[in-house]
Amino acid sequence: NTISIDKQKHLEEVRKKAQPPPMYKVMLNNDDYTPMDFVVEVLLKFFNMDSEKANQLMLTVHYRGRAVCGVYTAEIAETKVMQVNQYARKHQHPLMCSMEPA
Ligand code: TYC
Repeated sequence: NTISIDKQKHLEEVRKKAQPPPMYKVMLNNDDYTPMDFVVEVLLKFFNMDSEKANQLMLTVHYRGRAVCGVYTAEIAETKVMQVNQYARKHQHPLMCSMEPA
């Protein structure tokens, strides 16, 4: 019945708070060949940033070597990495996205 469903949901919430899932940083790496505009496009497309944030992060990667695009649970982080790397390969750019424990 609905009461036991609510109770189950509540117990699941309690478990999540006691044991939050492991989180992963999704990183973008610099290279010498990927056009700046393409990197900005990727950040807009896959990390739903606005243009200002995307430009800022692209420049951080360009000048510092790498930067965190976002922090996600394993499944979401893996999906972002796959999507970015596939999109870059499809457009024949060497852009590299990777993940590491937060
Ligand atoms: N360094 C690249 C250039 O000068 C731009 C670039 C920025 C590439 C960020 C990758 O993740 C990157 N065209």
